[in-house]
Amino acid sequence: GLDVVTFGETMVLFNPVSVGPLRYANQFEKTIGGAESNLAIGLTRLGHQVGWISRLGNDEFGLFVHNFIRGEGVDTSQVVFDDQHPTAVFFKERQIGREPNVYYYRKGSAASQMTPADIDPSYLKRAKYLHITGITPALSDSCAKTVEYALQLAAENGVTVVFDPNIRLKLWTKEKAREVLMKIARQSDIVMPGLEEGEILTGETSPERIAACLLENGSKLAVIKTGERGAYYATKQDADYVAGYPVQQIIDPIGAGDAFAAGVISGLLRGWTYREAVQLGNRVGAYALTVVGDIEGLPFWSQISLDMDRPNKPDV
Ligand code: KDG
Repeated sequence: GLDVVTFGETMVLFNPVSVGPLRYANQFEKTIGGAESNLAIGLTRLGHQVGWISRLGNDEFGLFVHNFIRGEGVDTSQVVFDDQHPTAVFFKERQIGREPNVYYYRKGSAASQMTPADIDPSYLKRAKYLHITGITPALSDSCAKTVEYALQLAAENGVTVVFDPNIRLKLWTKEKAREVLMKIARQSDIVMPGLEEGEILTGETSPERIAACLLENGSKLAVIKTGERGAYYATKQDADYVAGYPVQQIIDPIGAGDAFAAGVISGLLRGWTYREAVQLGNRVGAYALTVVGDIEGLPFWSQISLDMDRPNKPDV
């Protein structure tokens, strides 16, 4: 069986070597980025069996993305190569003391052509968890339908749904995002927004109130990421803050939310308590913060288990 199945778009990421406006950047490092493949790679490094479903262009970049994700040990047997549509690319623009800007070149990409037919029910059924992000339904109508179909299959087969809203306002408006994402949240067992995302979704500003709204909306567990402060989790029975894991210097926050989700899901797969799982999420997220790129900083289980006995002194 599989522990987790996820699906979504992965793009080639061009990361400038220099800081400053992209128009002056002359050298780039080529890697990959995509919230769902970040999560898949993170969970695989933590020792779990993960499948990533997507469409890639039948082009050099598609082969690069496929080789990369497969090379990390993620099951890519469901990936479809599309002759008519290209693999998307995106660029980061590095700034000092601020989050990088992101520029997408993804309209009409192969992944935006995903349809419900790309989800094989017998494959999804083998998983304990289905991971969905709010990026996928923003890509196209057929991607939104694919999310709906996967949610339906998960419900029919007792697969637990974890939803990370990952709101990308370059892809749609706040109003549209709220409408679509609250509907997905309603069908998800676990919802894990950042604080600002929680505000967009519920109109509330405190982690407690945001979590209460999400539980009211139908989820069983809400986990609100509060940056350096850590995270807040709530179920109908139990709720608490879990302190963040200290890091010396934040180098690149993009991808840390995906790393956090990988840690939480890993903890749950290990049968840990919610508090312990959220603690692991904080720890895995901290690793991702300290390295440029979405996945390069994701830790292996051997690293995590090494610093278990000295939780406040990360080797990062
Ligand atoms: O969570 C990180 C992602 O945002 C990044 O890898 C790119 O998937 C991506 C997106 O659509 O923004």
